[in-house]
Amino acid sequence: MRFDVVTLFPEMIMTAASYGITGRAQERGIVGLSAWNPRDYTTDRHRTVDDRPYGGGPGMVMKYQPLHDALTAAKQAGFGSVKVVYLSPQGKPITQALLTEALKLQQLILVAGRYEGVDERFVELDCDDEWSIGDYVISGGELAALVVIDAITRLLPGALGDEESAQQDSHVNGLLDCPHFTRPEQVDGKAVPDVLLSGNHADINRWRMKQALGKTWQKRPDLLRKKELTAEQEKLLKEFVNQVELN
Ligand code: 9D3
Repeated sequence: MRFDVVTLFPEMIMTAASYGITGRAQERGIVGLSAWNPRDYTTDRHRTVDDRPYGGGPGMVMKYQPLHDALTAAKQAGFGSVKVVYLSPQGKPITQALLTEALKLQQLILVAGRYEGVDERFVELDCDDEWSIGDYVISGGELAALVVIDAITRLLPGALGDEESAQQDSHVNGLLDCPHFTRPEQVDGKAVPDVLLSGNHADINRWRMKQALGKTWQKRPDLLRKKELTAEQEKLLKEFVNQVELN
């Protein structure tokens, strides 16, 4: 899969994505990544990418033509099934399901806006979808593009090491993760749960599922309401809830 990002700050994308899982996936040829700067597609002597909004008001708007020409160059660098996504506060909130759907694409083009956003004709004429990373304000689309690239890359076969598995990820199964512990056995009088030292892997797996269900119930009950639990999971969650209500 290849990612192309239309951005006024290409180095922000290329540098951040060179670390960790996304960096290794590029080295392994699992993903390709390029950035396209609308400023390189301007034709005036000041290389102008923004202009004042019609109707007045504060802030600036990204001009149509440099965006369109940068996007055209990005499209020409790819092949096969492509989707153009504009990252914006007005977009649909990204979910694990939305990202999983993107795995079928050969090319995902992400458009990162700056200023107040892009000329609406670019959204209507040139983009297939509009995505948001959540209901809070960030300064531009670049960090959102990096979130999308990272989250999709870890779903691609071979991108994660033997240790990590996308299947075990929280949100892939619709639950929060269970707690994790490493040495030492005691920290400030807090011991590691006995079951994790028992060596009984059936017990350990049951404990982890119970904790995942319990933490989700405590911190994100909205996730539990969406999820169908097995009879075993219902039993484990009841045990967790009873334990909490005793304490
Ligand atoms: C005054 C109205 N604001 C819109 C909510 C102005 C505004 C804020 C932030 C215009 C652009 C931006 C830049 N944000 C993004 O480009 C962005 C974003 C975000 O701010 N929140 C969540 N997801 C995203 S994806 C891109």
